[in-house]
Amino acid sequence: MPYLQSPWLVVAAHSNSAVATKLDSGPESGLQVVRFRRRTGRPLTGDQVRLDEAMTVREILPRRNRFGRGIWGGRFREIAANLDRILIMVAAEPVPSRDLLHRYVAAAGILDIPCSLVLNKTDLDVGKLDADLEIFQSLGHRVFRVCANTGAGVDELAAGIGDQTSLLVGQSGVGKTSLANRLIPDLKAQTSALSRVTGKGTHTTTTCRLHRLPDGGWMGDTPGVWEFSLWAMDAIELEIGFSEFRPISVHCRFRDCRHLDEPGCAIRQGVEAGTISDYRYQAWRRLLAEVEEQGAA
Ligand SMILES: Nc1nc2c(ncn2[C@@H]2O[C@H](COP(=O)(O)OP(=O)(O)O)[C@@H](O)[C@H]2O)c(=O)[nH]1
Ligand SMILES: [Mg+2]
Ligand SMILES: [Zn+2]
Repeated sequence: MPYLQSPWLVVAAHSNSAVATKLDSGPESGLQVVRFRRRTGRPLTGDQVRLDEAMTVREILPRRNRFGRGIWGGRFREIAANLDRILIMVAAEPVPSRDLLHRYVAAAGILDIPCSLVLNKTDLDVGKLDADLEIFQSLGHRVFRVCANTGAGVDELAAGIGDQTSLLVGQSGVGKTSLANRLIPDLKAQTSALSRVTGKGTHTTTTCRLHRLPDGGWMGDTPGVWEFSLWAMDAIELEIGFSEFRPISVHCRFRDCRHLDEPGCAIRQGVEAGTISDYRYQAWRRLLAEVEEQGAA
């Protein structure tokens, strides 16, 4: 059976089927359920696929990257592929769980995906998060300040993400859906079109879904309610997610230094000298314990 010419974009991937849309088509183009065989592999949300005339996946095009999280046993579970940016949303309420930002920023760094921070609910008392946000800003991450309720700052965010494919992540209740409704005026129509095609209810799906932004980009949401954790890895991999450590850790006495109690540790010296933030270093110690424990489980 001949392949259909242009690649299709997977906007929602389920275990036995996926929903895709033709990539080079206008915003009116329809969604189609596509099937796949074990041999071709399971597509992820964000994958580009080639289909045959029976709407079966014949080929998953090579992925630029994959974002995911740790699940039981320290395993890595993919969430979406081919992302330009992770948007990590926080708000003063609900109070961010400890190390949430460090975890997300580390995951994005390890998986080689740029990330930006979005502070929502700027109408509330947000001073509590300023110190955290400043540290991540000093590491080179852009911080957007928005109020999804009033729309303040949303235009700037829209301009910042442009026509990219972004994944919006953050704790339940921070305002992801509210912001998505601001950025995507027809979000409700897109969501119900998706559930019409899949026959799944709007609120039952836990898979990541891509929605079309008015400026041509895509925004992924993650309706599944889960605590974000890292997966099993060693100190060398985790350190990729602490990008400011690298220029200094090359001076540690041991090449496989975990920056805990090793003699001649340049990172601990850096903390004492103030070139490494103690806030980041304490997070390092906790996250290293977490990912090593997952590896041992
Ligand atoms: N005060 C305030 N509340 C907001 C803002 N954005 C969202 N909320 C509220 O936060 C709650 C959770 O919002 P929702 O978009 O469902 O969060 P999600 O779980 O991340 O999708 C709702 O009650 C929203 O009305 C905001 O900018 N300011
Ligand atoms: Mg939501
Ligand atoms: Zn060290």
